[in-house]
Amino acid sequence: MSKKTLNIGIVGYGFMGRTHANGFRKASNFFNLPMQPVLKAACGRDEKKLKEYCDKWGWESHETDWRKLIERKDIDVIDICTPNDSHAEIAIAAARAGKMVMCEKPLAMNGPQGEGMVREIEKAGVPNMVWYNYRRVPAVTYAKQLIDEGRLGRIFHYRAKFLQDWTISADLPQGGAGLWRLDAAAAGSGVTGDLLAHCIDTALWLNGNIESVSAMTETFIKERVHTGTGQKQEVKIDDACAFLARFNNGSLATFESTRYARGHKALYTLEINGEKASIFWDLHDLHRLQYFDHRDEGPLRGWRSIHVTDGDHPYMGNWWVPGLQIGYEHTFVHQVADFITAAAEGRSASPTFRDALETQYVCDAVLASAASGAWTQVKHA
Ligand code: SOE
Repeated sequence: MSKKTLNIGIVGYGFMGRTHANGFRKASNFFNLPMQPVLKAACGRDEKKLKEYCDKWGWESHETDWRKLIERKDIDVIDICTPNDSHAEIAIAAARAGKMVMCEKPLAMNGPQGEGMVREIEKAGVPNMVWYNYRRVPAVTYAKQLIDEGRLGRIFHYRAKFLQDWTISADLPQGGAGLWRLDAAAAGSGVTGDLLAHCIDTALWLNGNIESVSAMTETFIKERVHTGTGQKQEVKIDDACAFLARFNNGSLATFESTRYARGHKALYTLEINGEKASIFWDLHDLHRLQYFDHRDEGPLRGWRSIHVTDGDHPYMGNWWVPGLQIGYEHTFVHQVADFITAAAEGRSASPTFRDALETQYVCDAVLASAASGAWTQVKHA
């Protein structure tokens, strides 16, 4: 292999471990990368499951202690896809060891913890990125281009929701594989840090900073068996959250998320209304961007459904031929490609740890507002 290599060490092998591994494997097949990612080592505590994951996805070696992984001289990048409560410790240790760091979202359990992570990663000066993958759906990236070109004009409204229904059963325990998101000690929060964090990340990217929020949350199932103790314990995560927001640019917003919207599995939608034009995007139809332009000729004026699959659309020139669409997993391939391109020049890729701290601050303000019932100012990174 003549190309310089970039050796990846991943911590965690669940759902995100699979999306990331797929991204590392495919990126150089479709993008001209300055360095070749190598799936060098995977780390997890259950050796049997870990070995199965390594065999399936092609990781060369494994470790059962993340500290050992970080000590290894042959690892360039530490990629964190463990539950939220371990992001900070691993990321800080990795940064101090001079490794580049990729971290699953949300960055941290809360803003103050995120601040420590940003401080250490910036002190170490290592390339970093947080996996807010929906920015890299080509239709969403294209929306960003349209907004930056000024096509929407002054923005009045931002509207986002992320709806799921997988926690409606009262029999689901909190904690353990696949269900740690129901345990506040592992997740930090519920839908706010998990799903709204995606909506907030995209919103900050597309529409700038949020100034203040007014939120409400609800926990519909108050007690669930905890897998750690075997006892019924209070559920401390938010099952649903809705909030109003004011952006710095003067626009108004509504955000809603729940895991109790029967029938919805992952319905992430966003709409932006500007003075001149509007856009609408829906994860279930992810390759389409709906666009309305008031400057269109009167009688023909209407919503256009742009199939974002042409060679001149973001990322699409690297895939198949115009008209053939891609999907969810490709957002991770794009994220790997952008990270490696930036890392080869010693840069971070967006969203950086600092960008993701801004999202964390909005989440903190949302949860504080829900608790106090008052409008709450957002701290800025
Ligand atoms: C939760 O169910 C989840 O898997 C999130 O954790 C992901 O970030 C989101 O993309 C899909 O839903």
